[in-house]
Amino acid sequence: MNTSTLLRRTLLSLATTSVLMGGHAPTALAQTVADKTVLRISSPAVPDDWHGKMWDVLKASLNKSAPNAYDVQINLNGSLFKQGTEPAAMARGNLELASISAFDIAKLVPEFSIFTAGYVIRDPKHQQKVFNGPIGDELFKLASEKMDVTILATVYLGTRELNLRDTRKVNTPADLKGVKLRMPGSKEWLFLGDSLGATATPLAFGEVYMGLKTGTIDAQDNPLPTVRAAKFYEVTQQIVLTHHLVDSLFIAVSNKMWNSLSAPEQKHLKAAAQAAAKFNNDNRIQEEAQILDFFKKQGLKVVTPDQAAFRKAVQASYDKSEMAQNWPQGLMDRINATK
Ligand code: KDO
Repeated sequence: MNTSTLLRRTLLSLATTSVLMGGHAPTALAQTVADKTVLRISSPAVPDDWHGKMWDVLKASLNKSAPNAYDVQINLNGSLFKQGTEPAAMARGNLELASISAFDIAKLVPEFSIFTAGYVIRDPKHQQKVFNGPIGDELFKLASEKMDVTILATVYLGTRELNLRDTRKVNTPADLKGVKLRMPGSKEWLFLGDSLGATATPLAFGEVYMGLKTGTIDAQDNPLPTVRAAKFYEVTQQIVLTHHLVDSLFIAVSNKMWNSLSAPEQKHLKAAAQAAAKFNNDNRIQEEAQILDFFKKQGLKVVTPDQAAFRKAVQASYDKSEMAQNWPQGLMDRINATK
């Protein structure tokens, strides 16, 4: 390992300081090797959500494969970096690991915006096939070149559905006219919200609960395990199963960190990221299969709209969008043909 390029922290010296200051230096701490590579993680996920818990799996996996080599620091709730600012923090060398979205990547790799479009990825299996095959390889290479990050694993964030503050009839996009639908604050997200027929309104994830409670927004969209984990069901009355985006996150490490690791160290980190993603994916898929009962018990109305009408409207708006001009020729066909 090239130590000069690594962020290192001497735990032993911390322990010594603690003793000098009259504090308690835990024995386990004093027994660890002096140098640990610090891996700072930042995520807007709430601790109860699977992609919040998955970082503990990454940490445990690294502790097993490389005992005492890493100091893994997990920061959830966007407490270290604000949602969407993680790629810039990684490029600046202030952050080592994050789960970044297709929307984050599309800002610097316009070709990637194809995955921000509704109704492109069919289901979690299709998602893994697309990103773990040649299409993923080609596009992750662009992300490495343009964003200076290496993607280690594809996380299934879940299938996004609509979640409304009040009940109303929602069967087709026309029924969402005038509905202030909260979306995260980038143009690709807002485009998705508008293409569903609503009035997309930007708001950070951490402000959604209050926005719904006070009525500054009428609705939000997220996968249902997140609606449960972030407690949005407490401040909403209806779920509309549009299935409009089979959403992904990508566990990414800064190239600065990645390139400083030896080949066996890279192998350990990649395996740990993949174990974390698998933990999230398995649990989330299982939870999605049975989650509707939970919302019904909470008194929410759950409706299935005319999904074909939503698909048609969303696909038509992307087809004529500027964004689609950036999609490599033939890529949509290759995605559709991936089985
Ligand atoms: C959200 O803000 O709605 C979103 O679901 C967008 C995702 O890309 C991701 O940032 C996610 O929030 C957070 O991880 C919180 O679950």
